[in-house]
Formats: sequence, C-alpha cells, structure tokens
Amino acid sequence: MFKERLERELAKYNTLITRKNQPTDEYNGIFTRYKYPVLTREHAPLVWRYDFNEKTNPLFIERLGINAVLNAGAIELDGKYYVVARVEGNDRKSFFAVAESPNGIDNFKFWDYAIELPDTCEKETNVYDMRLTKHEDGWIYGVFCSEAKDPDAAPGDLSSAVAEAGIARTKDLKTWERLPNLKTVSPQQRNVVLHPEFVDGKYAFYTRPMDGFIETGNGSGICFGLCDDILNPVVEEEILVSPRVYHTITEVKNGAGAVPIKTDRGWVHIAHGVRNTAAGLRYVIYLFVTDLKDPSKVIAAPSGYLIAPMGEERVGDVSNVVFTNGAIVKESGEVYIYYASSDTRLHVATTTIERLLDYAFNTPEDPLRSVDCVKQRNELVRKNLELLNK
Ligand code: M1P
Repeated sequence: MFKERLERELAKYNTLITRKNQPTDEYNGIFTRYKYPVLTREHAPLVWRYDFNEKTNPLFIERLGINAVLNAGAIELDGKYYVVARVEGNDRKSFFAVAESPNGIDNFKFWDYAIELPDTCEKETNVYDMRLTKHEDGWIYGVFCSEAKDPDAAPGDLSSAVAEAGIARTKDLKTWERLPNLKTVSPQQRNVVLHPEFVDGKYAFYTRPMDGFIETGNGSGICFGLCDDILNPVVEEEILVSPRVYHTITEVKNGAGAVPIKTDRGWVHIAHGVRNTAAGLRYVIYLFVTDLKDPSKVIAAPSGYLIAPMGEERVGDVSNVVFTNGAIVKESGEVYIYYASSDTRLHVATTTIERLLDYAFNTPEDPLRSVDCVKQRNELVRKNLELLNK
C-alpha cells in the first residue's frame, strides 16, 4: 500500500511538472494568457509534504501540507528562468522557494530545499511577496514583506500586525545575506521594490506608505524615495508617484509590483490597484511608465487595468485578486509577467516591450467621469466608422 501510493503520487507529480503549457485564444493584442498556471500547491515536491519512511508513516499520510503557491519574484540567470515564489503552508505561514524552468512558460520545478533566510528579526512571524532586483551594484536583492504582531494591539486583538520591508541579497539565489529592514517615515510598508539602478548616486525604492496593516488610511499611493546606504537602509522622504484616485482601479490602494523594466521610452511599471465592491476588494494589475532620468515622474498612464482576474482566476483563498511581483524581460524584447490569481496559484502572461509601450502611450488616460468616458469611446467609434465606410 505504502509503495503503491508513493509511486502513484510521484507519477502524478512528474506528469504535472512536465506538462506543456498552451496559450489561450483570448485576444487583446496586449498580452497572451496561458491555459495552465505555472505553479500550484500540487507543484510542491512530495518530499516537502510526506514522510517517506514507511516505518514512521505506514499509511503514507501527508505531514506538512502546502496550501498555496503565489506571488513570485522573477529573474533570468544564464538563460534559465527562476521564480522565488511565496509558498504558504497549511499552517498559514509563508516562506520563499526557488522554482526554475527552461522556458519560463512551463516545466517549473522547485529546488529541493526552501530558502532559509537568516533569522535576524526575532519579532517577524511571516514573510511574503519577494521582488528580485538585479541591481547595478552586482547583487541580486530580494525585498519582501516582513510581518510581525502589532505590539500595541489591544488584548484579544490577534489580527493587528506591522508590515515592514525586509531586505536580503544573494548572488546565486542559494546563499542569502539579510540586511536590516527598511526604515521609512510611514509606520507600515508593503509592496516595496528596489529600483535596479542608482538614482543620483543613491539606492532608490518604490514604497507604499500605510497608516494601518490593511487600510492605507491617508497613504496616498505608490511613492519613491532615495536611500544613502543599503546596509543601513533609510528612506527619509517619499514622493508620490502613482496616486490612489476616486472611482478608479486604485481607489482603495495600490502597490508597486514587478521591478521596473527599462525601455528606450521610460521605465515600465507593472503594479496592482485595488477597488472596493459589495463582494469585497478587487485586485487588478495596471501599468504606467516613468521618466528614464526621473523614475518618480509618470509619463504615461493608460486608463483602467492591464490584467484582471478572469474565469477560474477569480476564485481562491482571497477571491477576485490578481497580483504581480515579478516579470522577466528577454533579450528579444519578450516579457513574461508572473501573476498570481486569488492568492492561490501562479500564472504567466506573455507580451513584448513593443506591445507594452504601444499600450502605455496610445491608450487614452482615464477621463475620470462617465460623461467623458462616453465621449472618449464614441470618438473611437466615429473614427472607426469613418474608416469602415470609406
Ligand atoms: O490578498 C491580496 C494581496 O493583499 C496584499 O496586497 P496589499 O498590500 O496591496 O493589500 C498582499 O499581502 C498580497 O500578498 C496579497 O496577494
């Protein structure tokens, strides 16, 4: 029974991790969706979950289950595609694990061991959502959320937490050096991203100041700040880059996502925006471009979302969510955007720099009022009909 079940589960796992992915026939000209997620909880190796010793596990029972595989930083190294995924155990704690693929679209396989970050932060209870920045200083930085119980929470309040930006760095994704957490004026930080180049000779971060753990409060959106010393990281001033705006996809909150992509027309940012609905929060992915010389200055802001949760993506542990914290740009100009759906599984969407820039600079901005949206759409219709009736 033990041997049979083990072999059966191994066969299922091997079939899953070698399954070829296929583009769907959904079309918008901007990006391509794929039929299968690239990572799910079933991609977690069996050695992570089962005790393979027949004496101690005669019934071949799962010992340490995996609940979800989601929000992943992404990087290309020596022609291979790597993601550092957020893996959540059945115990609700998240950790980081590297999965690699020969093509970035399928055949992702986790490395045997999960990442063991140096335990330098005694209060830290949970870590998640690592952004991987190949910095021009030669290091690969992982910036992630480091979460601890709020020391000022009222007795009985077991939900209030403090989120900070944790920082670790590596050269090979195997050995990690932990640096101090980023200090900012804001009491809470999530979705912090390190810019890949020095700006005015300094390290530069995209931040997302918040008053509370869930609510941004007066936090006004994605900000930008400079940091003198990465070994003692402090951002003293945060400049607003992409604001929250009433009755848009960023009304409740937003946050930087993938590390900005350098193009000849500006830095392409792929971020997330959150609105409220009667069914709860809805997370979508949106795009904006900032100036090459001044990465805090937005120069293109197409209206609405780039990717929204569709079909099966809409359902999961936190439904109606798509979230990105990683993208890979190939030398050919192809871009692979890794996004998770409903805090449950990880997908890839493929596009190109050319298409993203066309989308960014030629999609009209959000006119913010229905009456103007109608004018904007009817103008498009009028021009199209003129062409068609010529
Ligand atoms: O549950 C949706 C997402 O919620 C958080 O994002 P934000 O900080 O913008 O609310 C993150 O914790 C993220 O992990 C999660 O996917």
